[in-house]
Amino acid sequence: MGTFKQASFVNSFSAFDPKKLEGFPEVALVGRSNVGKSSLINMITGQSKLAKISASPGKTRLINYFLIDRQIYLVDLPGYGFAQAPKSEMKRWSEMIESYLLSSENLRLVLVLVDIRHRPTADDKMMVDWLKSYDIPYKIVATKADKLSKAQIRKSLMDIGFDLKSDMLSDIIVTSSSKRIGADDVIRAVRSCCQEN
Ligand SMILES: Nc1nc2c(ncn2[C@@H]2O[C@H](COP(=O)(O)OP(=O)(O)OP(=O)(O)O)[C@@H](O)[C@H]2O)c(=O)[nH]1
Ligand SMILES: [Mg+2]
Repeated sequence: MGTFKQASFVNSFSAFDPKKLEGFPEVALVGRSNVGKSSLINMITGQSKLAKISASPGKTRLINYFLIDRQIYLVDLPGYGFAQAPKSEMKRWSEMIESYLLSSENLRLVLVLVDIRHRPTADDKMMVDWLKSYDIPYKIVATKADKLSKAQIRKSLMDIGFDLKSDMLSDIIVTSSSKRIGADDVIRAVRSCCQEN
């Protein structure tokens, strides 16, 4: 199974500031806290400690840029829907995510991560509707597939596809960062949306 050949941490921002960056195409990861965004970055880069992960939600609190193969930024964002976080903090994170998604001129694709074990939450549905309304290209990635059987995965994909109004179930990428499933599909999606560079 492949990984990106090269990956390094670039910088973290608490507010989006494109002036500080070179103009590479960007692929961002969004999803509920604890869904596995940072773990997915580690899986596709083959570096288990590149992005910081944690068993408790709310680990990623800044906009983190990673440069892969010297030509694409992966952008790790804080999670949403983290009920235990103070309200003020949640608001700050969602403003950070929204302002990033709206102002990044080089954003090519948003990977929307959902936990394959659960029906998408209201926040997940809102995120997908919001991306659609702004015409921002996105792809659904179902995480933690190691926790379900093949039959359960099939059923979950139908539920997730239905809830998020995804017509093509084959469009949902199934992953497991702990069992290293789906890395090739994610890498293909990242590369193909950034190909013109
Ligand atoms: N079994 C299993 N556990 C996973 C998988 N991906 C992530 N985890 C675990 O889920 C927890 C959260 O992972 P993170 O990658 O930190 O999640 P995140 O979405 O970046 O979370 P925030 O930064 O808090 O928004 C960690 O304990 C991971 O080890 C997976 O594919 N399978
Ligand atoms: Mg994280």
